[in-house]
Amino acid sequence: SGEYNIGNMANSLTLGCDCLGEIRYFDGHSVDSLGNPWTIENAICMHEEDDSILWKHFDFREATTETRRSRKLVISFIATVANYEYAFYWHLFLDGSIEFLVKATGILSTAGQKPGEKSPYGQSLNNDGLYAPIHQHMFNVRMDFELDGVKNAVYEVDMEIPRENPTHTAFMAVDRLLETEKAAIRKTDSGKHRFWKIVNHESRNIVDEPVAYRLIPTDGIQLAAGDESYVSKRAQFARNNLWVTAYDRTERFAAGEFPNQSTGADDGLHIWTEKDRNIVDEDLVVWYTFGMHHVVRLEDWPVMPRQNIGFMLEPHGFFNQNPTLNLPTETRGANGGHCSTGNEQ
Ligand SMILES: [Cu+2]
Repeated sequence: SGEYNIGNMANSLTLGCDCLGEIRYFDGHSVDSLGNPWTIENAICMHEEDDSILWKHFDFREATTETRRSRKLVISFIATVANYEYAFYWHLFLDGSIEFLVKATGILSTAGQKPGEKSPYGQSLNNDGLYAPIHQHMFNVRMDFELDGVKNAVYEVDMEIPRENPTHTAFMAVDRLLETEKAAIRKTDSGKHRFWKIVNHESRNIVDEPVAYRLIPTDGIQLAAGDESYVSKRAQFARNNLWVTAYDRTERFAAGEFPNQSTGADDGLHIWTEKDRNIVDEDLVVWYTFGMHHVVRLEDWPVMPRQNIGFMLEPHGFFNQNPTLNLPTETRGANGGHCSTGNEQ
């Protein structure tokens, strides 16, 4: 994406195809290789979508039901990068959750093999010598956090089993403060149900804990190419899933300012974090690496049904209770009725 300059490849979006419903479009403004300005009309769209239920409870004693539906604000753009489409979606939910999704679609990059043979490095697509190599799509998102203020900190939260555990059923969520940039170079660990928590120590919730958002590391894969490979040296951000840096306005792109033909020796996350700056109660930037380990299947050919990858940010003691209690009830239920029934009085 960095080498191709993905923003310049944004599509002009079409009503009813790329986005549906009540939409606000935004133009994208960019420059060409000679510095001339140019505009991509309707490059970004913003609209709302229904999102199934947000919360519900049927009280069997009272025979009452309360249901509230979820809606999400969708902010998206789609870039065509040669054979592939990458569609980028921010979803903002009513309960304060934020989802980032990349939807990969388009045409596989294919290669030739001897007819009748099957390469172990990909999926044969037919018996005439066409196959598609296994590959990865790696992304890194730079999040300049200002959680209830400028000074934030990050904890790693793992499940741990206590030593005293007579019924072998106890487990805890244990916070570990990530104190410096090197200590905050981390990988996902689904066996420990690991997530990361961005907090503001100065801002406390109802139980006197720092307000927090948690980063749920879905699709937290790492680069398959070995450390000695050229791609790994250039894209070292992709060796790990979490990086946290002290804010510096010149540190903008995970693989450095000039990824084209970079050797990886002088710019990027792995270089900046050598300084090992303090990241406790500082203005900090959280970087998350995720991706798609694309083992190709026949169904991806001749055009690939979109595959979603991404992650979630969720309030974690940021609010003192469910912040969506005051949502209005829907009035479009069956019989034109309410989604709040049995207690109309
Ligand atoms: Cu792919």
